[in-house]
Amino acid sequence: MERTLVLVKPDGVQRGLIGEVISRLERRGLKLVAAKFIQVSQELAETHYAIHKGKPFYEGLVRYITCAPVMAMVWEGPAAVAAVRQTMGATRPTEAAPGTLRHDFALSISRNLTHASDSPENGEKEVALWFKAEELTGWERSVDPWIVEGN
Ligand code: 3AN
Repeated sequence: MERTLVLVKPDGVQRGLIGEVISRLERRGLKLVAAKFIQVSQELAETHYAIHKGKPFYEGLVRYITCAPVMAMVWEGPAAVAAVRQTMGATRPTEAAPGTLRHDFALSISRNLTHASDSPENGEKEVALWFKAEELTGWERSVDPWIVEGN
């Protein structure tokens, strides 16, 4: 089953939107396998955003993710990466589809509430970067046959 890292970034935490993000992912049918509320270190931020190093917004991005606590989570499901990114909406909130989190709760690309892995490979890498193996909880969910099972 595919896994993706989801962060409610400092703006989402400060605005009291952790519950909204969790609620939408739960309602979608995705399964939570790990969560922690943390202050992100400079080192973790720089590793997480290494791909953006050198871009004009890189320094601001690292400053933003480290400026206040974030809610870090791992969500699981079939095509979890695509499903979560669809629920988040486009990176630029003014281009996000109505009904997505970024459309409904954000205006600025530099305050766009959430992060979600952008490919299954990056999902695996980011989950391993943010969580230890023992922090991932494998559990049976009794409604799964009504959400993910084939006929
Ligand atoms: P996403 O978070 O949707 O995967 P990425 O990976 O392209 O988007 O960018 C990572 C983060 O970098 C975005 N969430 C956003 O906060 C920031 N970002 C991307 N492009 C810009 C930009 N042009 N100006 C400011 N911040 C940006």
